[in-house]
Amino acid sequence: MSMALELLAATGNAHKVDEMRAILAPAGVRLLSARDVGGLPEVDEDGATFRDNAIKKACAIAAATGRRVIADDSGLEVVALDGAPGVRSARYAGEGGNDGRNVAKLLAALDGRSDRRARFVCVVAVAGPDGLVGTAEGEVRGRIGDQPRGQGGFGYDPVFIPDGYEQTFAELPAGIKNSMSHRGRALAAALAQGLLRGQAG
Ligand code: ITT
Repeated sequence: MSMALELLAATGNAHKVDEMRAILAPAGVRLLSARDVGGLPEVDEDGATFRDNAIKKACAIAAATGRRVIADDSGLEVVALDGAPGVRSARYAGEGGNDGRNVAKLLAALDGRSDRRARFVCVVAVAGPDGLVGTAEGEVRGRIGDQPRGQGGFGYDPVFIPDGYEQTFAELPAGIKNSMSHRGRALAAALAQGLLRGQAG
């Protein structure tokens, strides 16, 4: 018999926590949020890759809190923009991370372009106070629409249309997004690798 595992979600993005909870609850993993622990220290996301940043966030917050944590570093890569906004997705239109301005800047950068191919990427890192436990990655491919559509999700969801669909991630039900998203796939891989098991540490 094992206790339900509890992890701290090392993110200041409440939308990520909502999605991670919905994805992990069926596996018996409980997530604490920043609010549940009275806030989190800021971590400078200066890594060159999603993986570097996820590891940095997970290890810094595990060390600072003494808890087992899971961090998510994610973003959008657009083929015609050579992979931008990439690791800078949250700050694409400037520090302060405004979703509406980021989307507007993306649509302007793609104005008149016929190649709209893009992918979302997510790397999750799990760490304990003694250091990194492991990482897992997921992606979902799709294309950027011509204008924002839908009220669900967050970030670039109103302009991201996953392959095989005509609706954006902001129009599709959350359960459909989570079943195929970069975050859903990264977390499924983390579960399959045993990174979220309740071992001591
Ligand atoms: P934390 O670092 O505190 O986790 P953050 O929002 O700054 O929060 P990131 O640095 O990983 O997180 O930036 C991710 C950005 O990529 C996010 O702000 C969105 O703009 C975009 N993004 C990631 N996943 C997304 C999703 O599922 N749907 C839409 N946009 C997403």
